[in-house]
Amino acid sequence: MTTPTTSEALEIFVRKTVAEVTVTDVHTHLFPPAHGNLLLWGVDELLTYHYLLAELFTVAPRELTPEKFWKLAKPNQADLVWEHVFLRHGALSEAARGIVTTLNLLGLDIAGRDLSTIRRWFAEQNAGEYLAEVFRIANIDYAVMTNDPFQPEEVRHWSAGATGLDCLKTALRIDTLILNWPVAADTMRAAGYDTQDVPTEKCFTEARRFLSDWAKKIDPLYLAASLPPEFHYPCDELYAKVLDKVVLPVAKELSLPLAMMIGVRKGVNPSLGDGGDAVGVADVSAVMNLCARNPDVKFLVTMLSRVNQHELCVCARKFGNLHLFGCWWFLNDPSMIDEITQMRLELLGATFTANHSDARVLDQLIYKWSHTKKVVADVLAEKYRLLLEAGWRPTKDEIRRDVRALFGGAFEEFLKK
Ligand code: FIX
Ligand code: ZN
Repeated sequence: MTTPTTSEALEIFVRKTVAEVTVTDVHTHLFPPAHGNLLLWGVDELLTYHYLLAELFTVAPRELTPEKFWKLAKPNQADLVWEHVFLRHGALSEAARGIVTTLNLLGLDIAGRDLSTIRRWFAEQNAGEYLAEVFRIANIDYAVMTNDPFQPEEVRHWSAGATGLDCLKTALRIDTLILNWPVAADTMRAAGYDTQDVPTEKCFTEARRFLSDWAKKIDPLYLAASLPPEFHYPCDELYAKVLDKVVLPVAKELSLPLAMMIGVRKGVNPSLGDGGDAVGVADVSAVMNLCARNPDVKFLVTMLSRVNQHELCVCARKFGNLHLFGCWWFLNDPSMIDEITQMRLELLGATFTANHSDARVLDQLIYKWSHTKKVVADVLAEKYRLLLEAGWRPTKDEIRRDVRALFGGAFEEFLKK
């Protein structure tokens, strides 16, 4: 068991360990190539990521309306992002710099700014081989998908016998069931379950059967839902009854954690599509109450508002059935990752998942993890320096253990609890 004895040697080892650690990406929107067009990849998909579309419409000339934009072909949409965000206003945002990082790490001449040459390179790639190459560059053992049984396009692929990949695990996404019972009831009824718009006990039984059948079909690592800032628990709303009567009993019976991503204010500007969502301060006591009232259920939680982070950290100190993950979405930026990771290490030690990519476009894995690792390495180097100064001598194996914990190890330990 060797131990770095000087702060210089310690820092060098910590940074090397972070750079080399295998990543488990606990939440993405990726799909296997067998799911056809659901798997997004390549420079035009990268440039039209909804984060960049929101940035385009903060600078686009007035005559470039979203309505006109959506009528354009994808390459033409990408050309407009390239022109207005990258060339006219500079690639300084995290989403823009991320494209530069990704293309550079793929060995492409992004500095040359020749989009047509870059497009030709992508046109020569094969989806399956390219997916493996992206996972290799980002050093990811597996990523967890978002698999929604209420999305007909995805259901079609699962019904046709599509499967995941070893490097793509499943998560059963149930926002519609929790937040929009009438739509969920229609979908379940059409699939042969006896569910009505106004739920009865029989409907709840059928909804539990629906979830159990889907869990058998896709073998998810967890159940997942994103929830609005106004999410409270307990409360008199129907969603609380669906949690109590359907989701939590299935989570307990199947030993499936419930992942909750809380604080998204959906569709504040619908013309931007997925880019039209915003953030609101949510109610951490809902998480506390769920953990306290359901000690036999495990909860994976991330919250979207910076304001909620400290209270959520303290909540995670109180409940062993709660695991925090990610710097989600508008928090997946160096300044926020730095602040949140420092806070979590100081309050929780290496017992949380530092980040997830939320990648919708395969190639984003490269930049999201490159940028995250740089920030987490800085934070960890300082924390280990302070620990050495205090008189502790962490071994190299212990440092490897702690770093892996933050990049998927703690998540896997929590799943096995
Ligand atoms: O609910 C979610 O899974 C969110 O992550 C997405 O809806 C969001 O569009 C996103 O991809 C953020 O990074
Ligand atoms: Zn997501």
